[in-house]
Amino acid sequence: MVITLHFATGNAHKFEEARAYLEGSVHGLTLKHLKANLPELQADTLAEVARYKVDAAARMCADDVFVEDAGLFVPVLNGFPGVFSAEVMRMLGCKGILKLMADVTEPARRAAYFEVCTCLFIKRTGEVKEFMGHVDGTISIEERGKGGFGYDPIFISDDPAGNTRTFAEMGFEEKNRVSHRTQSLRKLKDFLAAGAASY
Ligand code: ITT
Repeated sequence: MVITLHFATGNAHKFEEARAYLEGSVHGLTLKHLKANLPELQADTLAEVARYKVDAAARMCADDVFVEDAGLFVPVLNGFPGVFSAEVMRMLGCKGILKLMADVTEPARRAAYFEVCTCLFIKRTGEVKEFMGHVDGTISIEERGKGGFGYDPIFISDDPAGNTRTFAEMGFEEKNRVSHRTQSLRKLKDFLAAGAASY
């Protein structure tokens, strides 16, 4: 079966990560990049923002389309940057987050997590489906690594094997095995594989 699905995002890194995972795991799937500057509604949850984005994307696309809204949440900063992650990255960057945490030396208090809400719009039925992803970790003391994007140079995902490399120090494939994005896309993949969409 041939499945064509669009991912509407202005972020090319996100698209590449999604393509690598989905095309590798759903037989016959082609993922197309709908390069769009989606509106970022200010809301309390990633799911609300993602639903708003998917409405806009559905109007731009004749096929089934998905979007995502993601963020880094740091409990010691009361969840900041959270739903403001994109703006904070533009205004403060990783250095700004490290500065805000300069006094937080105890490793347990440097806990953080990435979360994502992936929202799929099914053209045939007009339904919207949400798939959440989450990865726990800690904020490093300094920026490390050249790979990835966004907050990757300061995020160390929890690893039972004791890895302390940031997402930016891991290779693309290694990040993709554990990331919040992959967790949500795995649920999307299972949904597609169950034939529950329009295919
Ligand atoms: P679209 O809305 O067009 O998809 P965006 O980059 O604005 O692109 P988000 O609002 O979902 O996307 O992302 C918020 C920010 O969180 C993003 O710009 C990155 O700085 C950061 N972010 C999201 N996922 C990340 C990841 O896997 N690694 C590092 N930073 C990430």
